[in-house]
Formats: sequence, structure tokens, C-alpha cells
Amino acid sequence: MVSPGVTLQQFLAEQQSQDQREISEVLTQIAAASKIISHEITRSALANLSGLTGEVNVHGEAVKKLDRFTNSVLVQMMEESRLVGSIASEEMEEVLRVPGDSSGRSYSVLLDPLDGSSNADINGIVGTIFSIRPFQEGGDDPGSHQALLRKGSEQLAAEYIMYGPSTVLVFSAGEGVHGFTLDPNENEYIYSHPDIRMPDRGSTYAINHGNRTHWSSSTEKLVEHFSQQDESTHRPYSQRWVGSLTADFHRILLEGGLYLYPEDKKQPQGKLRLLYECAPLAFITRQAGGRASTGREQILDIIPAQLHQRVPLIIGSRDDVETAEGFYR
Ligand code: FBP
Repeated sequence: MVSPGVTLQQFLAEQQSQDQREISEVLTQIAAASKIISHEITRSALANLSGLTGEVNVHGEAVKKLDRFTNSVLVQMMEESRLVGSIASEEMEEVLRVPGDSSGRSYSVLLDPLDGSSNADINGIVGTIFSIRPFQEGGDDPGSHQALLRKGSEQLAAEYIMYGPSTVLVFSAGEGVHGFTLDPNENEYIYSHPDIRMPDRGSTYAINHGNRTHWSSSTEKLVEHFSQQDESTHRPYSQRWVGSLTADFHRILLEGGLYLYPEDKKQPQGKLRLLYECAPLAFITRQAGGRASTGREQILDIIPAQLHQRVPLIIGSRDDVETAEGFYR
């Protein structure tokens, strides 16, 4: 058991088992990229990193300068890793096959470089989400993503970085969930949140009430349930919405509760992307004792049909998510 206060490097050297040593190298590269991003985010208003690029991404969304910057830093760092064979990103239509000899390349990474980008220009919290999977050659087509269309339960590790008042890095490589806080004086991640367990029940729910007019009757009833007075189940719950999945998720990981982005009449598939938003957070959630589903199906059991597939997401405390699922059956 590693004690709080050690650096990420020391933690990875001591904690990770032999067969996780290579994943540790990838986690270290991600951490290095996130330090650059964290530094630039704090001065983005001064560094010409605010506002839009004028481009539109694969999802039809306007690309922010920070979207492009974070993607390019992370992709470059992953390309430089001798272990990563392919990279998929919310900001790239196709999978990027890392050029060169693929021998020794054990991993594919899938990422959302700037989660919560509507917060980017208002000094709000944003994040980066990573999924690490086994690398498999995708056939002759260099952009082929067939090899990545696999269940979330096949992930090897998942990680997110939250750029908030502190920059926090949380990961799981299948042996618990571990949190680190960036010490800006030393520019080192320090082990601050050992072996995180998500409470079985919380007292907050997170949903965008602005979508109410589009909600299904199941979602209406669910939100009504959590808003009702009932002392025996500690209701009503308080409502929270940061508008950044990473930030809302981080609160729930530490304090319990649930986050919902359900399907609705405007977005029948939901809004969030399965492979690089929902699946990695579901992996961390399961490791922490929580639960993640679409309402009908566990997120980690879904076999993706497309690289940028969207799914409804209900994620958080085990008992709260089970209660929510009851409204969709
Ligand atoms: P992006 O990856 O484009 O930022 O979208 C994801 C997200 O920002 C989540 O982080 C957040 O919870 C949600 O969308 C906010 O949605 P809304 O715009 O409905 O508040």
C-alpha cells in the first residue's frame, strides 16, 4: 500500500504490478502532456487560446482554440510514446495509426482532449478523458477503427484529468482508483486521494434542466422522484450542473450521487460519446464500486457500432443509478 504524498512516478514504480509497467509509461506520458495543458489553461486568456478556430469538428460543433491545442499536445505525446499504436480522438474523424514499426506497440488510446469545452472561455472547469486499450492492427486501411469497436470491459486502463482550482489526475488500471493533485510549485503530481471508493448513495443529481422540454416521460418521472420530499431516502436531492462531465463526475466519485445525460427527443442517442467519454468513466466507476448504464444496458457491456457513437449515460453511486434504471425498464 503506497502512502499519500509520493509522486505519481514513485507511485507507479511501487504500486503497479510487473505486467502494468508498460501502461505506467503511457500514464506518465499523459501526465506530462496534462501538465503542459494545465499550465496553458491557466493563462489561456493571455495566450491567444480563447475563442473559436473557425473550424467545425466531426460532430458538427465549432472547434475552440483550446480544443485544437489540447488535441495536438496529447496526440504528439502519444505519438512519441513507443508503446502506442493508434490514437482516436473526439477531434479527429479517423483513427490515427502511429507511423513506423508496430512491433512493441501494445496500446491504443482514445481520448476526449477537452471535455466541457463550453466552460473553456469563462475560466470554468474542463477536463481530459482517456481510455487505454490493447492495440490491434486494423487491417490494410490505416484509418480503420474496427479494432477499437470493442466492449468497455476490455479496457486496460482509464484516466481523467480535471483542470479546476487544482489540477487533479485520477486513473484506474484495474487495481482500484487513485487520485493525484498537481503541485504547481514542483510541477509534480502528488498522491492525494488513495484508493477512492464511491459512496453507495449520494445527495445530489446532475442533469441539464434546459433540456426538459425534450425529455421522455421516464426522465421526467426520475427527476421528479429525486426532487420529492422523503426523509427515509434523504430526498429531495440537490441539483448540481457544472456543464463539464469531468467536474460533475469528480464530485460524484468523491461524494456520491448521480449524473444523467439521457436520450431525449432532440438527441435520441444521447449526447456523450461511448468510447472516449462514457466507457473510461464507467471503467473508473466500476473500480470504485459505482454503476454506469444507459438506463437499460451497462455501459461496459455495449459493443460499439461506430467510433464516435453517442449513448445515453447514467453514472454514479450504485444505489442511485439502480433507482434511476428502474424508471427506464
Ligand atoms: P464536449 O466534449 O463537446 O465538451 O461535450 C461534453 C459535455 O460538455 C460534457 O462535459 C457536459 O456534461 C455536457 O457536454 C454539457 O452539455 P450541455 O451543453 O447540455 O450542458
